[in-house]
Amino acid sequence: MQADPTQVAAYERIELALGDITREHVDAIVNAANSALRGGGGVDGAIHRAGGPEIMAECRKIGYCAPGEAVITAAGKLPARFVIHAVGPVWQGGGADEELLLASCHERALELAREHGCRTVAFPAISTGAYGYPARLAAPVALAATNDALIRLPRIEKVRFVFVDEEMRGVFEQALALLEKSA
Ligand code: AR6
Repeated sequence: MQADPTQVAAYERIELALGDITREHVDAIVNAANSALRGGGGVDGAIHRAGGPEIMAECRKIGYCAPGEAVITAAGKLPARFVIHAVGPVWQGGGADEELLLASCHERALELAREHGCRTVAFPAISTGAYGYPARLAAPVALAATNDALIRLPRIEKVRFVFVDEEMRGVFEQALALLEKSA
């Protein structure tokens, strides 16, 4: 018998994995987008390359997403059903509401996922590449925000954080262990 997801602690619904997020077979993958939704490098570039022009056509129609917010499009040729474009903060030293904005883009992404009936969602390490957010500071914020959102959204069964390198996964593993201890 399958476990009832509403009876499982929120942090137990968080998984950490190595790989390319564009290959994830989940209901929605999250993109680390910019406010103009115009594509770019990093995970954003990989998603548009693999997903094809349909995703950018929808992004153009939407036009803008504020930092800390998220918008949703179809996923083109990707195995996922949706791409949720979340805009994290550019790291400016920590005094420009970066923590708040990083947390809120995770929460908004998960709320949007739920509104669209998603049960499984994959995230990259938002803001830790081109936007310069130190991974050791970003990991606990991203995980705590996800955990809080999962408590409020019991129908989301699984959130997978997907990393391209082992070092980043290690940083998130440490932060997840601390979150579990404090739960
Ligand atoms: N799968 C999973 N993670 C990936 C992948 C992938 N295929 N490719 C890169 N990463 P970044 P940001 C990791 O720079 O810091 C773009 O130009 C990468 O190692 O993609 O939020 C946008 O258009 C890093 O840890 O996003 C924006 O302008 C993490 O994804 C800007 O960059 C995030 O790195 C956003 O910057």
